[in-house]
Amino acid sequence: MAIKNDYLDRVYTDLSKRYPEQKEFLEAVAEVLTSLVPVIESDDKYEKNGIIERIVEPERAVSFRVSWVDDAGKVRVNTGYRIQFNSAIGPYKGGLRFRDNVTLSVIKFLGFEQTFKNSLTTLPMGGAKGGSDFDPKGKSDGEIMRFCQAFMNELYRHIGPDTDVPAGDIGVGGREIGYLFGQYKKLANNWSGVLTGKGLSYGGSLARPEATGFGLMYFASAMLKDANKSLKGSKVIISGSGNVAIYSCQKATELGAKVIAMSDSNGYIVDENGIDYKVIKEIKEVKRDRISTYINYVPTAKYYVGCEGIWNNKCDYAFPCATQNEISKESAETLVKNGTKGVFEGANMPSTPEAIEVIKKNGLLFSPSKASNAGGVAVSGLEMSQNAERLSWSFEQVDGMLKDIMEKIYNSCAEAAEKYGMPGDIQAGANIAGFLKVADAMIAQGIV
Ligand code: NDP
Ligand code: 2IT
Repeated sequence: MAIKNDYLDRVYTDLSKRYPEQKEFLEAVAEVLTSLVPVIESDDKYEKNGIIERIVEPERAVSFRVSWVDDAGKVRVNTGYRIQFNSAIGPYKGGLRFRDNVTLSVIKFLGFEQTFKNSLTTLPMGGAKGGSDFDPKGKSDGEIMRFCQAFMNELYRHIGPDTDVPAGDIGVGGREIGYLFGQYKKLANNWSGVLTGKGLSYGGSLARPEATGFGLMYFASAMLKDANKSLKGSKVIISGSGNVAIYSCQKATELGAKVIAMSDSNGYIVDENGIDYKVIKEIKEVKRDRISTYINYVPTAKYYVGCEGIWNNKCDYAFPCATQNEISKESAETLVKNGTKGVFEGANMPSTPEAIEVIKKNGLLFSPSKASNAGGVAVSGLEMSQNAERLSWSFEQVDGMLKDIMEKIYNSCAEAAEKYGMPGDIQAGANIAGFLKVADAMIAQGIV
């Protein structure tokens, strides 16, 4: 693909020659650089300072062996990663993903995106991501603990409360953060807010579990309000049934929407009466079971095998909250045909570039993940602040700050889009607003 600016296109072409196999990473870079054309053309300082060449290369990338012993006494080995992408505006910050499809490309795309997302939150956090190709599915609690400890045996030397602060992502929730934190503390002999998403009894923040999902709905509400629309009385689809999806379902329901379908990686459930988030919470958080079991609790619901089919159901608004590239061009065309009025991304990069083209061309509202799912990391930033001052704030206080931050992110995306000649294009606005702050900080700090 050609980007319509010589400098941007040159950097992208060079990057794609150096990392031809890193498909997800190149997809994320192309998406951001395409939006930056008017910014680069407005001022030659970005090219003079080599900002684009530098911003697409991680400051540090660590890959390491994780050796652990399973319940049968067999030695297992996985690959661990931590990609410290950019620290211009604050310590590295971003989640850890444990999933069998994790590769260097996936972690690099996530770390790259995190840099701009964290910039949008208005809080001082740089961008990073990490994880492993370890598959937590079917593992015992003891195996999960031993894996987390083995992972931290290497990670601990690269992180710190003012250096790099990891958190959760796919396959890493409260249980895993607890084991990771315990091992860090043992190795470093130091009690600090080195991870976020911690339990409430040891420095966690109220509203962090809810933050990404609640934040997504606050963002969507702000965007819908601007378009004289609202979630109230609407039918929505939320893919996934993990941390982001569950609390998206709760907030959407509280705001008067009916969530008619949800999924996991095996299949999806549909209930036109509205899905009960409390049942999903019980299945996923307590029982750690499959979404197929929902029909045992709620007989009016139906289960279908395969997860892409979820987008064939009729809805007003779609919230992809599972994983990258889960909305294909064909799924986007089906959404358009079914009269969907907006797609708001909860997962990271859930729509393929071709899907986004279909969504935008047909005039649907579209919010990109780096803006609409920034609530999770924003509250992680608030957890860091609480840890630093050794205080904890009330749920209402944190939730209020989250809502305020999400509305500010929406406004800054809308304003940047307007200023650079693309009114209403929140995707371009997010990339531009996120970029400007990081680029200015990089210029101020010299060539490092
Ligand atoms: P969880 O592990 O809690 O849940 C993930 C959900 O997505 C599960 O329902 C899982 O199904 C499903 N899923 C995962 N991979 C696939 C796949 N390849 N195909 C289909 N379904 C899949 O993760 P989160 O809810 O935390 O994360 C979901 C998304 O949100 C990710 O893109 C993540 O990067 C993003 N995100 C997370 C934030 C957070 O704070 N947690 C913050 C911002 C973004 P199954 O149960 O079958 O595995
Ligand atoms: O993708 C994300 O923003 C996250 N997984 C949350 C990161 C964090 O540091 O809270």
